[in-house]
Amino acid sequence: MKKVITYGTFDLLHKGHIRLLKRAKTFGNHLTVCVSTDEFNALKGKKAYTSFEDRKYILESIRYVDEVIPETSWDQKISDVVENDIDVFVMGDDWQGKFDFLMDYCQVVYLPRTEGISSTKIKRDLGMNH
Ligand code: C2G
Repeated sequence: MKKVITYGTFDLLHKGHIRLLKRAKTFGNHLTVCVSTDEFNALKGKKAYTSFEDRKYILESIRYVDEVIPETSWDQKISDVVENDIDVFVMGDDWQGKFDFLMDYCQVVYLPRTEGISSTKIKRDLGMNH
């Protein structure tokens, strides 16, 4: 089994998220999504519209996703990769280079973001204070 992992908030799920997950899955045959808890989002300076439980529930329904685990800190990636026997770490290229330290533990892949869509844009367009 070739295992892939990716991290994120995945709030107000949209095509950009799905395209990231779909492409990430092509690097193996098992995809773990590590989804930010509400508390960790606060550390990231983000407030998700959808709760952690609901974001987890939604991610678990996606055909490309095999497992969803919580992201509670910036410091868990090495242990996540080692403890889950991860072969490939995948992130959008807005994070280009930021996780290269994982190259000692697994393959690191940054994928081009999907232009023109983001949770922030959705909230802005709907007139929600983000
Ligand atoms: N993404 C994308 N295209 C978009 C929007 C998002 O490819 N238009 C990707 C991001 O690059 C990221 C993933 O979808 O890889 C999840 O995006 P966010 O929920 O915004 O994740 P982020 O807040 O960047 O969290 O420890 C890492 C952090 O948890 C990443």
